[in-house]
Amino acid sequence: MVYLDNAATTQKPRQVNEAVTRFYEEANANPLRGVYDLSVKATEAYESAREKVANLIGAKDASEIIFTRNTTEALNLIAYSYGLSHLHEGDEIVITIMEHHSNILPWQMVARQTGAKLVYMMIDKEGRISPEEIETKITDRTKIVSIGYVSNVMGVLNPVEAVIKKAHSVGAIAIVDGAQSTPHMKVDVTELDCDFYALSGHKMLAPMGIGALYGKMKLLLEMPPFLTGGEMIEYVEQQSATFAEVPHKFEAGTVNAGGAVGLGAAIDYINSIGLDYIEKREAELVKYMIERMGELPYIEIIGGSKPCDHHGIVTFMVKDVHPHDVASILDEQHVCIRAGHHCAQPLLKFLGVNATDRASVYFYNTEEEIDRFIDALTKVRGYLGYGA
Ligand code: 7TS
Repeated sequence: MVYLDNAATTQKPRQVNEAVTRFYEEANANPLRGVYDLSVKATEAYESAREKVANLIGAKDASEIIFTRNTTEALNLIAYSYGLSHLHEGDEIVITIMEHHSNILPWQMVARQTGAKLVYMMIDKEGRISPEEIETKITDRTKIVSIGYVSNVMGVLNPVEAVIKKAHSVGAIAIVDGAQSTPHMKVDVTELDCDFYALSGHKMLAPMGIGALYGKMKLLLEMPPFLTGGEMIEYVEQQSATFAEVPHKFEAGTVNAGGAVGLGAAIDYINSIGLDYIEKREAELVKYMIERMGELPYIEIIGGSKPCDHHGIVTFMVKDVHPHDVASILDEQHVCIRAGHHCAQPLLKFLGVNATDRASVYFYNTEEEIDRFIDALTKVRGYLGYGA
């Protein structure tokens, strides 16, 4: 099988699966609760994973890392906690037209409930946000700016540094959706100076159901909890409660310790390979894929014209063939790609298409696999009775 749907989720190395199994076989107890040795062991395993996430993304303090289920939950946490408590009628939230639905819908909710307005930065045909767009859309009315580092449709790398700088110059907070950047490149949240950064473990070799939110401590301290219940409290009275310290204030209920341990093992695996190598290797694979796709005149690649515009992700159309048919015909040849709207319907509408195909690589893919993908693609139009 050739697996080219890595932007949706990645395959898991044996080392990660074994680390999860080992946790459940050797250290399974409810973390953060018990005083007995096994529970202490579980707590240490969980907190050590938090340190690994902090180190990976350059957070100064592991307490600034909150475990979530995924990027979606991390962005919702900011929207429900920070958004609803800080925004008012007339305020503006700025995002881009290329956001994943999980960085659109939480802000629609905040806008609806507070009377704030959701404003979009638009892009050119190559998927680029111009400096003028940043300059004119982020204004004194802006209170939140939230932007994906890398688009899950076009693979374009966004100018997050410029966006964060502009957001801060008008007194807004800046959020980075790191779902498609964290697995593929070095990220340093301290250097970026973003206020929040969200990631999903399953897109970087870890199990599903574990993700993380980085937040600047001064913001996390003043934010109300997102969910309430066990483990996030200090004292509870009949009619009131005081909350635990950050990050536990934001981790209500029994945590996904096995998932966190798996994420820690995934980070160890990624570090042993090196993010510089991963980024370089993926750039080679994408360059090769785009060159080989260039041999097929009926294929149109969406987004930037250069391979370096596509960070691990190549979205395309096959002339006259519905994207779902392309993916089905490839599946018959054991090649897995994604077809559809990729949870970015406003972007697809802007591009004037209902659906596209998408091939996305990770460092473990090979040129041979890309050759098999191209061989499978060359058969698509023939199967449906079209010429080359
Ligand atoms: N943001 C971006 C940029 C994404 O690509 C995704 C998932 C998310 C947020 C949400 O991540 P989740 O882990 O909470 O689901 N993107 C995709 C995709 O492109 N195909 O499947 C999931």
